[in-house]
Amino acid sequence: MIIPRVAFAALVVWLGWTGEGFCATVNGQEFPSLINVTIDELQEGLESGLFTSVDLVKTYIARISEVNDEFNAVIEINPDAVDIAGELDARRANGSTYGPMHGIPILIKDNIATNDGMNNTAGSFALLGAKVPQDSFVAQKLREAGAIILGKSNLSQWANFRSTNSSNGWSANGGQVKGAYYPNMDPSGSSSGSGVASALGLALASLGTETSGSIISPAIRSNLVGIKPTVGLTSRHLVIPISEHQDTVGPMARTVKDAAVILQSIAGKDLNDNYTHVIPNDGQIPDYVAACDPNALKKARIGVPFNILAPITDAEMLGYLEAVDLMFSEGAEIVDANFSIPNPVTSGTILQADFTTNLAQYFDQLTHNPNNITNLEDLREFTATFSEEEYPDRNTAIWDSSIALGFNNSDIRFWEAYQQDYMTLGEGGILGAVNRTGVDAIVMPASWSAGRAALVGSPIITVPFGFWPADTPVQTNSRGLVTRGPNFPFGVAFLGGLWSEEKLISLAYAFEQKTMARTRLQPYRVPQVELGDVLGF
Ligand SMILES: *[C@@H]1O[C@H](CO)[C@@H](O)[C@H](O)[C@H]1NC(C)=O
Ligand SMILES: *[C@@H]1O[C@H](CO)[C@@H](O)[C@H](O)[C@H]1NC(C)=O
Ligand SMILES: *[C@@H]1O[C@H](CO)[C@@H](O)[C@H](O)[C@H]1NC(C)=O
Ligand SMILES: *[C@@H]1O[C@H](CO)[C@@H](O)[C@H](O)[C@H]1NC(C)=O
Ligand SMILES: *[C@@H]1O[C@H](CO)[C@@H](O)[C@H](O)[C@H]1NC(C)=O
Ligand SMILES: *[C@@H]1O[C@H](CO)[C@@H](O)[C@H](O)[C@H]1NC(C)=O
Ligand SMILES: *[C@@H]1O[C@H](CO)[C@@H](O)[C@H](O)[C@H]1NC(C)=O
Ligand SMILES: *[C@@H]1O[C@H](CO)[C@@H](O)[C@H](O)[C@H]1NC(C)=O
Ligand SMILES: *[C@@H]1O[C@H](CO)[C@@H](O)[C@H](O)[C@H]1NC(C)=O
Ligand SMILES: CC(=O)N[C@H]1CO[C@H](CO)[C@@H](O)[C@@H]1O
Repeated sequence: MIIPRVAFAALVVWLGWTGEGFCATVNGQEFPSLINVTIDELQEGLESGLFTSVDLVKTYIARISEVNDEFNAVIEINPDAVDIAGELDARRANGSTYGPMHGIPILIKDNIATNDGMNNTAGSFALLGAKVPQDSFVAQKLREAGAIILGKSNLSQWANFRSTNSSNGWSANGGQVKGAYYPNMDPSGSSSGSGVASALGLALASLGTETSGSIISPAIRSNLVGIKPTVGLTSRHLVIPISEHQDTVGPMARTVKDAAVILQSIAGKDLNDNYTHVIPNDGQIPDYVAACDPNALKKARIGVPFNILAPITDAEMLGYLEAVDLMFSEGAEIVDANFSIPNPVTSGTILQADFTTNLAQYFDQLTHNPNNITNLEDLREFTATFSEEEYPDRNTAIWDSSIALGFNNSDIRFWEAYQQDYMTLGEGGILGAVNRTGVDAIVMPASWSAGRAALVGSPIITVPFGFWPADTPVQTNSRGLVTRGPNFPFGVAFLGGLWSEEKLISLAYAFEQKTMARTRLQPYRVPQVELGDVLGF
């Protein structure tokens, strides 16, 4: 029986519920536990009237207040979130929704701009108080899909493109993000807060950005599914850049299907990002949710690049071999898919030159620029003289080399380096291997995957698959973060050619459904506030 929200609340009052001993099941209705709820389960509760989006927003905010001191995963809460949820509830009550994301709270990384009460800083005081002319395209798409942008997640400052002596998940105005699976855990980065927040259920899921590993690595560390889309599938307009050739925005969620729903809502052609103009099929986005086929591994051709996998036998590599074996027993054909250049040497020029150009373009779009910064030299000067930026301990060495390079990405030397690197990592790497073997995907230990796909802009999905054993010795870095230890999650990555997300999602989904590995361990600390508390039970 489906009890409408109002009747349900009245019933509870009539029964004289005291709030003592809340249990998940009330009158046959179960409140989903937010540590592992899915979009489908939230929609069920919203549709049946068991709770509203306002309840959800309040509950997530209470969970953030409960644990953010310890994890620093969230840098700002959207001051309008409750009002937005109320409008979406009213629309639902009036019989219409915007689709599967309607009324679902999402956090976005603090380099994805919104034109509202929130800042967009990349974790830097240089951008605190800055204003943009409009929402970033992906934020606008989220709103059109009915999602509630609950707040901004903390990150490695400047998406880890500033210092050679910083730490994953540290930003000057957001503090140090800590991982969810071990006290003082290095959360990896740079979408550190997006990962930890999704793992802890501080929102249903989050958006991250990747230039080289910034979605995949923290998704692995937070026991999540992360999708790094093909560069150009999701617009970067009004996303604080590193590199137009490598940056991409993607979901970090607890399940493949949730990640697919979110990717579906943000992908697409944007007039303001011409990399999106080459999306195949005239810009039509495939149905990624329909691609979630539990039997997809049955006739799949799966490539294994043996010649880039060093013969090590740590927990992740053993897990990987087990995963390949499992795909084989599910009916997949396992194909030898060696890379023709197993140990690529590249210029390092692309990010340095792109950043100089793309950063200046971002500052140029601001409608309010509080520190009058227009280029990388200004930014370096600001950072070196603003005490909370912790300079010189956290240096600006990466910017220093960008500046020392002496040219930006309009220079002929940039294009020469880019063509050369693209051949090395494309034909010599993932794209050549896919092309020669005709495989549906190449699978790799996830922590090995990102660098192979970064420069060529090809997609990756990581799926949780295991944990480092309980007796793993604890390793700590110079900033006291635990970089390896017991229960650290690891994943298996699916890589493919450009625009192959639909196929990768189907394979990742089948693999996830067969294994359900992420549920084996919970974060070491789980927020206690649940919907029932906010609803007053
Ligand atoms: C979700 O989390 C709850 C509470 O920890 C647990 O009892 C339940 O088994 C989990 N469900 C899934 C599907 O992981
Ligand atoms: C409710 O829906 C009807 C029919 O779609 C529409 O005409 C009306 O404006 C809506 N009312 C509100 C308050 O949204
Ligand atoms: C944005 O930053 C300003 C400082 O410039 C601060 O006053 C404001 O509270 C911030 N907004 C939010 C939503 O935290
Ligand atoms: C894409 O846009 C950038 C900046 O707006 C411009 O420099 C570049 O020439 C454009 N590229 C194409 C292929 O249109
Ligand atoms: C792929 O690489 C492995 C390891 O280097 C090697 O043993 C194997 O023969 C290679 N396969 C092909 C088809 O070259
Ligand atoms: C890139 O460098 C060229 C040549 O020095 C210069 O004309 C151009 O303004 C620079 N572009 C940006 C965005 O800084
Ligand atoms: C930025 O420039 C404006 C206009 O020239 C000026 O009023 C303001 O004081 C400047 N701000 C800073 C921090 O330099
Ligand atoms: C790098 O950071 C560590 C940890 O805070 C600090 O001890 C060290 O002095 C820093 N190194 C430099 C060269 O600034
Ligand atoms: C893929 O193979 C075709 C020929 O079969 C070739 O023309 C093309 O350059 C290859 N692409 C890559 C990225 O290797
Ligand atoms: C929402 C929230 O808790 N934001 C905090 C992020 O971290 C900075 C620095 O530690 C705090 O000042 C914010 O309050």
